[in-house]
Amino acid sequence: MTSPDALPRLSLSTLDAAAPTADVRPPAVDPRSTSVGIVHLGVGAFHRAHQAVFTEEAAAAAGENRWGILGVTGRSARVAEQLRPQDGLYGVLTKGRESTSLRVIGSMRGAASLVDDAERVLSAIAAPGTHIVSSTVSEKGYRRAPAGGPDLANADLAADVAALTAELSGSSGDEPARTPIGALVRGLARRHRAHGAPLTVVCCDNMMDNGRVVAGLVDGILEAVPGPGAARLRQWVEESVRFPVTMVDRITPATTPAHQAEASALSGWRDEALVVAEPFMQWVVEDLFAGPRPSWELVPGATLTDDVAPYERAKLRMLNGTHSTVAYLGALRGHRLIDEAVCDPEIAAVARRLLDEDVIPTLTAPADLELGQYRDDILERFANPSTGYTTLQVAGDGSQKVPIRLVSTIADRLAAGTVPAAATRAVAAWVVFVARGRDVTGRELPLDDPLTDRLREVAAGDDAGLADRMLGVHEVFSEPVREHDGFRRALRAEVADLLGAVPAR
Ligand code: CS2
Repeated sequence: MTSPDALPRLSLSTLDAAAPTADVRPPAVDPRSTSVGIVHLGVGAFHRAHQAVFTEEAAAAAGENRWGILGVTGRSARVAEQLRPQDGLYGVLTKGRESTSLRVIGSMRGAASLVDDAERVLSAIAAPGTHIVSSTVSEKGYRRAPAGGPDLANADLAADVAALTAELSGSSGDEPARTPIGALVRGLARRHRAHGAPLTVVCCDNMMDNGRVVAGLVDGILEAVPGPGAARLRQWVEESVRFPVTMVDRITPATTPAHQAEASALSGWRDEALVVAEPFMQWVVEDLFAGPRPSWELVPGATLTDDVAPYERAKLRMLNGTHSTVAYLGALRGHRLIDEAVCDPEIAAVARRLLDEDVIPTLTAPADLELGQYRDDILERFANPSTGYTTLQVAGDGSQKVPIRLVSTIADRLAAGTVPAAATRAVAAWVVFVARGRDVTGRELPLDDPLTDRLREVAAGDDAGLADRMLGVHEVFSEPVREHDGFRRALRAEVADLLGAVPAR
């Protein structure tokens, strides 16, 4: 088989030259006649495998060519550099248990870096043809303070606020944008100043009530900016910008060289921006838009509704909560892959108890969602050996994920008078993952977390006090949870049990 490096790079010209084959589905829209209607902050693999696919399908179904996407990268310009030589084209390799398919997405009409192309990003947000700014910047990307508002002490966000203050007072605004949320607010300021046309901000990150979280951050940032300009802008946002809540779902593992080789064998080209995903995809979107939007309701798996909360709560606690549980218990027991870990009988039992005994009792099922079937489907999806999703990929950013996915469930169960055993064991696994940094075989488990230094410092010390020390991390454990004696005792016991199985550093 020809090495992918020797193959031509995917681009509009290679696509034109490629003979149509049953193995590769070409773009569903014409890239050359598609204009940008969406600016997406955080053009990582998940966006390219999820919202961009839904949007391309919606545009094709409605015969519209105005829903092209300008993809914006954060600090690393890597994805922009992968997409630019490919005219924004990239492949989605869909890996089912028994099926593999490859399609090319043509809706990504440009890629820009927040750091190097701030002017382009801010102008795109302000452009009259842009109707939506969406985001997948991960939980940590929003620079939230523990109390939930913007962390104005964060140096990068403070720099964006300073640049915004200067722009609102009339000075030039050519400062690089340092944070996605800062770029959003500065882009809103440009749009307000230029023409004030409405805009919708669609958050697609795994946070409860995500749209309202972003709305609060935007408002909190504008509140921190002195002067009448900020006050007028704040009023305009209130009147002309909407922040719908959404639930997003598609398991999207990191792309590996094996995935690249498999895709190249199907296509005959090299695609540096290839993404990999499971067949399942779902998007539940609050139908709260300030202006035009793609006809997502025409796409299977997409739902426009007035109430996303039941879907979002079910997904964050059942899928993501179980994902993190399987990841931490699995990593400690030496499992590199999620599909291996979820088939480990001990871990499968904890996952099942978490779902049945701890999570489902805290949920009100949406009318069209049977939670038992949803549970079974989630566990089946995790067991898909074709995607190669790793325990470490899920284990990252635990200080941001554990509160949303597990501590929220624990808080509800404690309030109901029960100490949730499985959820407690899941959090204990995260604690030991942080403290030990090793699995049962002694293999290192790297800690990739915005609070890495803090967590390492708190975890250092005697094993007997580890659970109590970690309960002091207020970003993770809300007060009702950390002050609950029953939970504290249960966490101590689970941590001690798990520590016993994992060698000290
Ligand atoms: C995963 C999510 O890596 C993780 O934290 O739990 O990315 C998960 O794959 C998606 O939310 C699935 O929709």
